[in-house]
Amino acid sequence: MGKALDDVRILDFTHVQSGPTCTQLLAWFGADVIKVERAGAGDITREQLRDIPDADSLYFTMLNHNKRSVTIDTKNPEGKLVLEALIQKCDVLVENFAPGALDRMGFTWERIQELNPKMIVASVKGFGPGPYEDCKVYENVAQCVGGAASTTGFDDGPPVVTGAQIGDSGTGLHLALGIVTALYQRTMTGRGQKVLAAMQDGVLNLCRVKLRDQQRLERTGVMKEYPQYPNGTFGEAVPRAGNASGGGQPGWILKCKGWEHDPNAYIYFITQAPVWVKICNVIGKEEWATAPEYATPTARLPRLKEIFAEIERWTMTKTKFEAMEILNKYDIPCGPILSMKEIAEDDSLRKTGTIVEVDHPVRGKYLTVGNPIKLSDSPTDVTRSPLLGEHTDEVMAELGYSREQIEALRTAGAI
Ligand code: CAO
Repeated sequence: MGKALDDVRILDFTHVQSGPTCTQLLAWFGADVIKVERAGAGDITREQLRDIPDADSLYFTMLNHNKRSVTIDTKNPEGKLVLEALIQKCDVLVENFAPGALDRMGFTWERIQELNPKMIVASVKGFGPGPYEDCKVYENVAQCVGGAASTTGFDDGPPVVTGAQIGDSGTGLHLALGIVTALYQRTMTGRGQKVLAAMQDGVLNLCRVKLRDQQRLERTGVMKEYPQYPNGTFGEAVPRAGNASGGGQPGWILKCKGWEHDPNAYIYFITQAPVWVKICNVIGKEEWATAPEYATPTARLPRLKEIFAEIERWTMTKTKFEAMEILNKYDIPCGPILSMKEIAEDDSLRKTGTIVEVDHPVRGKYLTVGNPIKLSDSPTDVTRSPLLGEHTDEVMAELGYSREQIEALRTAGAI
């Protein structure tokens, strides 16, 4: 069966995490992704956080599946010509260099347009146009400037960054959507365009509910579903909400059996209004179903701490999986806190291709996260990441270079 992006060729000029996540997704949808790296070095993540000497790190392999790797020194005049040939042959150039790096290399938007007017140039940058547009940015910087850190953690502690890579992988996802949208528009206009996903914007987009809360706070001075209510105080800015749900149905993380020795023996419990009576019955507080102080969502808001403490008395008598099973029988939304070990061993995630075992010629077998987006007519087969320059000769031949020319360019240090 064909793949959704079968005829799309991507010049993948990305490195580290944000850009590679984006191009990996496009590769999983069938695009031919040609990753351009510097000979001898390659993407810096090949050697970062290594767990096996001389093998490409998991950091690299898990972000660069289904791609081809070519080495080109794009600052070498002859290397530039090779890159130009690639620009003419590809549909999309994706890059996440520091601001201005592509221009300094001589590949301005205007020059790329001259070479290929249909080319879509997609970039990740830390910030959009404005005072910080020239700054280099990594994941946690984006989390801090996009509103995630100031709203994550507990009220009595410092700002906290989340383990989910919303700055890098989150922005990669945003960029991928921008690229396929630009490809779609190109089918009607015949023209390429620039696509920009700024990491600050991507994180803020994912923190949309917190900007919602900022405005609610300014209007009402209080947020009744936050743990600060009713006994704490609210300042001018949205406070950290601990484990409060962020939505209209209050939730919290509660201890389960074994919490004393297992740091993940917890469950997220949501007191969804439509199942309130069932919750009361499960935890043995039948009287709360009709008592005016507990029967309605509004009445419950000032009592959430007491309510969750009572529910926790019940969850502490069950393992997180027992609690999950019992609660789901009654349609009570909840989620066990799964450790990475438990996720890695989860059979159902392996069956759906969300966790995949991949074989690599140097590092051997390892686990990765497969394509989280499943298309019924374009299934994803995860194949290993390329070795540095593994496909240089193959791609050069496709560009029309002879064996002799390839060797000459290699001797000149251009590839
Ligand atoms: N041949 C020759 N030169 C190459 C090359 C190649 N194949 N590939 C890259 N280079 C050069 C670039 O042209 C650049 O040169 P100049 O500094 O002379 O312009 C140089 O390598 C380094 O690029 P960089 O500045 O992007 O790399 P860095 O390691 O210093 O910074 C990062 C990394 C991520 C902070 C920066 O790229 C950045 O801010 N990117 C945008 C935001 C982003 O994506 N951040 C997320 C990264 S994932 O956490």
